[in-house]
Amino acid sequence: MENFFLHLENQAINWENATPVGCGTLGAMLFGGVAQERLQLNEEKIWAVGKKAPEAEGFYERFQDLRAALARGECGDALAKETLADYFTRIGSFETAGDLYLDIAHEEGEVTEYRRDLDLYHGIATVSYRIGDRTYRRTLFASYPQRTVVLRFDGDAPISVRARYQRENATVSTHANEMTVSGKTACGQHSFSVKLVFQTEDGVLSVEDGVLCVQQAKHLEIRITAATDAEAKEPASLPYGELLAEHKDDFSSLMKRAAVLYDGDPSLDALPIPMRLARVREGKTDTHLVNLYFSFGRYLLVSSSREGSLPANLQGIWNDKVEAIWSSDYHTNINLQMNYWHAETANLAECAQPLFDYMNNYLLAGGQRAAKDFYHCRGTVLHHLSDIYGFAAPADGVWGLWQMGAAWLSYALWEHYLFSPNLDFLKNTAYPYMAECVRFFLDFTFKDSEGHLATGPSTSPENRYFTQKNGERIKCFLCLSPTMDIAILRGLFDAYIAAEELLHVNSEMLAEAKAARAMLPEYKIGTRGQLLEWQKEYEEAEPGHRHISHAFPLYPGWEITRHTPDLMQAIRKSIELRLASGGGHTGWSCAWLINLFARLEDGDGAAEVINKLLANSTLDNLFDTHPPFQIDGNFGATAAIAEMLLQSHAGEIALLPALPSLPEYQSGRFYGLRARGGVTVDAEWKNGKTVSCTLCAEKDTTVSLSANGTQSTVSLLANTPKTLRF
Ligand code: FUC
Repeated sequence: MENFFLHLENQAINWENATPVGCGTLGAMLFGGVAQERLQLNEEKIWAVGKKAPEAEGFYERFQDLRAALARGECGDALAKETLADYFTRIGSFETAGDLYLDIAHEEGEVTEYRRDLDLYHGIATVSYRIGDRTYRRTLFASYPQRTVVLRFDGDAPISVRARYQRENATVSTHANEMTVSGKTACGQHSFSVKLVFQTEDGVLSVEDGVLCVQQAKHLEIRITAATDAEAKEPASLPYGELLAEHKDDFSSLMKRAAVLYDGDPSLDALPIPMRLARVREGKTDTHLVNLYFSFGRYLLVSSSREGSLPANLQGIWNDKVEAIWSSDYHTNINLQMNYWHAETANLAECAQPLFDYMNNYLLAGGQRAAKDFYHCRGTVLHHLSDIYGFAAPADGVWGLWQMGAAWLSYALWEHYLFSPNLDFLKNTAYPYMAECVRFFLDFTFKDSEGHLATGPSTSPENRYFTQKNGERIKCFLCLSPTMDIAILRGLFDAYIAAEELLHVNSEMLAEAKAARAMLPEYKIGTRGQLLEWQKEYEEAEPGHRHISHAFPLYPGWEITRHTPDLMQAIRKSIELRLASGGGHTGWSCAWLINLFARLEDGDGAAEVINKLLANSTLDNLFDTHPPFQIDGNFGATAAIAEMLLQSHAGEIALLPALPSLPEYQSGRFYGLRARGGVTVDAEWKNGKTVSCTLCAEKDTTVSLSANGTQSTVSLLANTPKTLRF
């Protein structure tokens, strides 16, 4: 069970190192101080409304002028700034619910045997220590069935506690054993409330000058709920034992399904995480830490994205600020998509439901309005970021002129169908959104001078190229048909065509989509053998840029595989060039690179970037850091760890496609990983070779299996595991 246990050793000095728990709608971060506990809380909808979005009036005409300028070969950035700047708006931030501070008085004495742990399997954070010969213990969890955060103190000797709550823009009222917090979001348009109920079996509760005091309690419990635009409901009233048991059952029902277990060196599990990360920084390999990272990535999704909640944002559900960096929002030019890369492969498909609900219930309509108002197009569009109010317009600046957000997000719907083929899901949940994305691009794209279907003005996310203006070298974001746009569209059209051929909803649009797909340009290879990021071979302004957008068709796309060796080689070259210029310097960028190396079937390349991620972009509690903390890297790297061991995008189930040659990776097993076609896979390997695997399919099916360089065809009966030995 070591791969489900995060041993943190010390109390958190800063918020980014605290211990996260959550139940999708609520999040909490435990610091674990001995004399003072700080519990920072979040509720998913405490989110400010952004500046009023500008009217789109006039945008369309100016956008057409910009398109014409780019078609004439000009760099459109200056023109866009001049004519479109007023249309770029900013969204509001996801906000903290505030902090509970608990000043704790113990008996006198030295503190020994301090531990701060997180049990990933059951979703329980603990703190324990001794003073003299007495042990004190704290337990924190967030119950999804009860939507209640529970913090319990147990000790061999009593403690006394003074509790106060802190949050700007909020008032706190304390009465008997309850604290009620009433606050407003920064924009003033939404209210929220937090309710904290204190219970003690043996201590004495009182209120002194608004401070809730507990005297001499061996057992103290604080149960917390929160809500936006409503009163926080009463916290769960079940007896503690029942509440805990219900939570453990619920949480472990998802966590128990899958694990990655490299044999590695088990003695390292006794070390606290900061020491293990320090070893990796010295160049050592710790595959048990890779096992743990995989479990932690699953843990974070189970804690931040449950059915009925909003999807995980840039920080999951954990944010201690009123105005967070990047608003702790939904960035949709990689980040939100990456948050769900592991949902299917790591066997947490239900946890992706919040993303689908968000797309269909928030983004679809907002995107339809934006498509119509800004581009005079049917369908739905999304630019590089959004919030919980369905924001879909261009935001921030010139780099926000990127229309691919919804199309890229729709891959998650299609993949969900591929991983668990179900025509109801395809028809009712996936198809409506996918079809609206296709409809937008049927209208938005145009024929370029070479007769290809073109996109833009758009960008290759956040990267720039050099071009000439009046004899001067200038940097340019804007372009037509960047490789990533084309790659996203090729995949979107392919998925839509496949879906339409299964569902037979709209034969007219099917024909249009097929014609459009045939007109998209092919990928281009440059003078250095690299896959080009833009239609022309420009000099890149930042050759080590964190976005590796042109690698999209290798991963998360599926178009470039071992069956297209020339393009595979060209992408490899592009990745090498990025890395040679310092690429992979942010957490999520590293995570993407590991996935790319996995798809290149280059285990050693993948292992090298895993070490880079652990050494440079991982905080002491295993949070990924951009900096600051950003959860996409955790999720993306979790997907990559699975992708190194099992792939299923190229028409077969491939075992160990990217196993590193380092001895620590050569033996191990995994269980519960998912392959497309509704197949769950367990496997064991020794000395780099698969020795056995077990496949279990949802429905009767026949799969092609690749193991140890050999292909075989395997027939499977529904829900009947089949074990193969090699
Ligand atoms: C994208 C990235 C940044 C950052 C931000 C939240 O725009 O380019 O690096 O991750 O999202």
